[in-house]
Amino acid sequence: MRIGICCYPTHGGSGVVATELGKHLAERKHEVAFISYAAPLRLTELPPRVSFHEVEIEQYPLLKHFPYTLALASKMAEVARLKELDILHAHYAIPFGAAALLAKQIVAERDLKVVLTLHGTDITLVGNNASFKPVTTMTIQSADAVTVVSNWLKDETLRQFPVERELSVVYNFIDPERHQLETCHCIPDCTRRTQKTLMHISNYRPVKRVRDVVATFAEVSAVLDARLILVGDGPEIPVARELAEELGVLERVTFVGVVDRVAPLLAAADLLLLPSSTESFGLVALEAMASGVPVIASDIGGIPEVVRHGSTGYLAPVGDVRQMTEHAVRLLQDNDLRRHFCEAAKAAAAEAFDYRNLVPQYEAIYRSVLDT
Ligand code: GMT
Repeated sequence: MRIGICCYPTHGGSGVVATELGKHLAERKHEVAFISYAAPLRLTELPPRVSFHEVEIEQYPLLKHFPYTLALASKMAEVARLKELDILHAHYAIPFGAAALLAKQIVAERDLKVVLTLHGTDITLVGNNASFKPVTTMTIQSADAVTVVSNWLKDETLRQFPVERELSVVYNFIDPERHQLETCHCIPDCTRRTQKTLMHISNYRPVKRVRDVVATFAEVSAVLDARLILVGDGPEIPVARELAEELGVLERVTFVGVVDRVAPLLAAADLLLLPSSTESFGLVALEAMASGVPVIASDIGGIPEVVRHGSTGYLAPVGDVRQMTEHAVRLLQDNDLRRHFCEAAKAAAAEAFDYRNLVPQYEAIYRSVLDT
């Protein structure tokens, strides 16, 4: 098949999933054309059968706001003709899904199919905003197929949007072997480390509740020798820094910034904190599990479909820093318990979220829309 993939090129989970999907599809002999305003972060090279098409953003004095969505739709149509695409797979409803539907109309001579993957905040935050809701609703209703990344997101979409259609759940995925290779996570060594490492990886939006990350770390480090590594960048980084200073733990916090591969960093982690207020899946929790790192997360959204409480991590109510701290201290102080969690986390990631089982689910959806 010839598939166009449109996604945010930044370090958010939707861009990561879209890029890894495209690379796996190309390995499976499909032609893949990425369309975005910059090369996606995880597209560090162009493997065989993969191309990248940049949407140029120009500024005209006449226009106060450049109509990016229209430029995107034009580029999608141009690439659909150039690469003779069968499918446009839009990741995130706004603006990719809406622009893909416009492109489909522009290239009316081809029977171009639009597959839309909803990732979470396009339903819970952005797409649900009053200025976008009618467009988001039309996009979900009109795409040839719609996938969602968890059962929770499926229910939430149907609850928040007046749409009547099938939504197929396709979970986020990882490559277990690559995680093992890149992580080099040696369990005996990890139990011998005296200073424990807590890690948080995100785009530092308010939904990530970075204050809870720092507050939990401060409580934990009052009980045992620990450090906190903050990976990624975003608007709440200064909030994290200020709170760490206020709580007197700043010198034990390392700010790493954006990285294209998280597995090598996860090698240093003893546990991952993900105290989000909403999370449709929690790709970063899955990546941690694949690297043998237990997760302490909010019991919210799609997270319980990924992290098993008491086995691969612990879940606590949103904002319950005390409970998160208790779970963290228990895991960090008990090497045998942590070893069990590490092994269970790796096994659960490989069993339920291996790309070899999930990429074919997307292929089956492509085939079913092409057959209609
Ligand atoms: O988490 C973010 O803020 C980034 C966001 C995105 O769209 O890039 O992530 C969403 O999509 C990921 C991939 O499907 C999911 O694993 C994340 O849980 C989801 N984030 C939220 O729902 C907050």
